Amino acid sequence: MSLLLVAKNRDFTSLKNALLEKDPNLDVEIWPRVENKERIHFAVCWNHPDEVLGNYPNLRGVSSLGAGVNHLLDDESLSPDIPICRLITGSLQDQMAEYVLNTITNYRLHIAEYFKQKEKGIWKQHSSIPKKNSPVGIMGLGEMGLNVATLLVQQEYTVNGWSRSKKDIEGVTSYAGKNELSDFLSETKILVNLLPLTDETEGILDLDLFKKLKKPGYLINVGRGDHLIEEDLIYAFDMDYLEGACLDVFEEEPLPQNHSFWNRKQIMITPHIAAITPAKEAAEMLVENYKRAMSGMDLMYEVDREKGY
Ligand code: NDP
Ligand code: OXD
Repeated sequence: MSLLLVAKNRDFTSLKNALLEKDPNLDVEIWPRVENKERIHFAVCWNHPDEVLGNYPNLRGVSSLGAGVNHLLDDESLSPDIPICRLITGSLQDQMAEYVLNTITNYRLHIAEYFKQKEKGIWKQHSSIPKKNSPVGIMGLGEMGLNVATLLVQQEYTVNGWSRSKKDIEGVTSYAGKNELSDFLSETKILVNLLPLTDETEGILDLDLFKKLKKPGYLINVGRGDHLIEEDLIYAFDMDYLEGACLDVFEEEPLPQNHSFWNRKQIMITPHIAAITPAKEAAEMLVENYKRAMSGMDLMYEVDREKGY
């Protein structure tokens, strides 16, 4: 029985070492050099090539190498009977909360502007945006969003959250479902997208949504690039619905060199690094789920295919 690591352009050395440290008896294979496809019982995938999973007839489970699973649910070669799970670790959640808090602080204090001023030797002060004028709205209150919300409440931000089902989280005003989306947006200035990418959420960050924020708003997209209608972001700047955005995820990654976002002064870009699973922590969960799959148990953080997350 083997565990297979599959990804395009990824060096799996540290993950393989961490897996073997956790369980020296594990047989770990790295795609595409797989001698006996029948021996593969569990696959761990990130940005994997289409259709590849259909080649392994004895798969009993598949894990994402991250929290998102849209790449796995989109793969039609993966039989619907095979359970899919996500990789959630404490440090993934903490990194995400830290990224969002830092981005909000940088925005409120105009830090990006000071970087630009330094390049030109300009000494000019800007008034920071007070916390009380910076209500944050988090779309998605799951494993990531809840942690972000908790940290922001501790930091005394006004926090609104939007999800499918209503939540009871101390310090967070909860809005749920499409009917409450407009109310959520009208109470939000800094919008954080932490939704999973599903049929319902694809393209949700559009002009109509930006129009409903407290003006001018600020967008932090750490969900997926396909949540955002890219040209609507530009219209939203032009119409002063938004004054800035920090984007960590893109329709196409790496973001192409000739993409117009690179030259937009309002956009801060990070290369999909908001939260990255450390190999050692990833190995602990992967080995646990591998063992569960081998013994026919439910997987940890198993995905509900109906809901799509
Ligand atoms: P979860 O599955 O734990 O939570 C998803 C949340 O979104 C839930 O609160 C859910 O509502 C809500 N939701 C889903 N669909 C809808 C909808 N149609 N309308 C309203 N709310 C909805 O996901 P995670 O928190 O673990 O991760 C979220 C996403 O963040 C990932 O899918 C991934 O794309 C992204 N991510 C990005 C990273 C990065 O480095 N940029 C790192 C990690 C994650 P309910 O609670 O009611 O079910
Ligand atoms: C994830 C990610 O889904 O890093 O974990 O995007």
